[in-house]
Amino acid sequence: MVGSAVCRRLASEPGTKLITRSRAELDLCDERQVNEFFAEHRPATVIFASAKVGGIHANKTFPVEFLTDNLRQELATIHASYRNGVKRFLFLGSTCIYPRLAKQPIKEDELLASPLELTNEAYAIAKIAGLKLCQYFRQQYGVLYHSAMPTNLYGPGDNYHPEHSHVLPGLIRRIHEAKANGEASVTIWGTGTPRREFLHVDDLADAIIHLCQLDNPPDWVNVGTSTDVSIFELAKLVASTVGFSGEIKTDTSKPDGTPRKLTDTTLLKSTGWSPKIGLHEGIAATYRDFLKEQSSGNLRSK
Ligand code: GFB
Repeated sequence: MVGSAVCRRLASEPGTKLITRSRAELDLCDERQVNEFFAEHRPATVIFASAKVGGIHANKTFPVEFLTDNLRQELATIHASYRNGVKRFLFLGSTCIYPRLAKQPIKEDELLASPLELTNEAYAIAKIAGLKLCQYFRQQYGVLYHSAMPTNLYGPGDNYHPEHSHVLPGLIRRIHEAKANGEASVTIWGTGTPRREFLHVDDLADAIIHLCQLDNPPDWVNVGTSTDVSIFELAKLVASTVGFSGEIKTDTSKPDGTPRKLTDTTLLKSTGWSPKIGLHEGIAATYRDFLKEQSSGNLRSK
């Protein structure tokens, strides 16, 4: 989802030669393959948008794969970049790197200040490792390796797996199906009280290009909207977008995860960037994309 958004955004950048590889063409966990690829193409800039990602249920169920797969990709790609002369490396993590009970809104210096949220600790540790490795390469070898920590993302090309997806695509699919099946109610996971912030992936892509044009970017910087909604309010927003008027029930046997993770975006704003896509218009556009992806058989759902 993020890589495709960056490609769409770069298509409008003059003089950019894009090199991309699908997962089938290049296994980023395979250090030898990755090194050969970088030695052959010697990119000037690397935007690292690859990761094993998933929602709260997937993270809670597969911590081994979330830690090992992401660490292997990061080590292979960051090392190959340095060995083959990459001047700028932008590493993408997530705001789940911050402590479960970080002061809200969360500033970048909350990193490692207290324990992580257990439901996505494995993924968070992998992303903290990648962020720190880039920071150390910058300190020790003087290369411009830096990171961006986006909040919860959504948009075209998202994963709509019924169990492993993030919350917003999960709700879009579930509420769409409830309407299509004429159901009187729909059930969301948890209590519905946790709060989440959502950034459209096209805004993130624009922020990424902005950060890649800074001569002295922060070692890591939050990317978000600094506004959040409760999961219950989000479900109501999705229901009104989809046109579902049934009851919204909660299943408190499912985990809530961290109570809140609102980003402080003062640092990013100080570099001259702000998001443009509001949540209402973003969800409406994403639902249209969902319907298109579903009717064309291209809905990602694994
Ligand atoms: O996006 P999500 O799965 O993960 O959101 P996090 C989880 C919240 O939404 C919990 C509620 O409070 C869930 O109880 N929820 C309600 C649902 N219905 C659903 C549903 O149908 N599907 C899902 N998935 N949740 C993620 C991390 O944390 O944040 C990722 O797991 C990443 O690794 C991302 O860091 C930014 O927002 O809790």
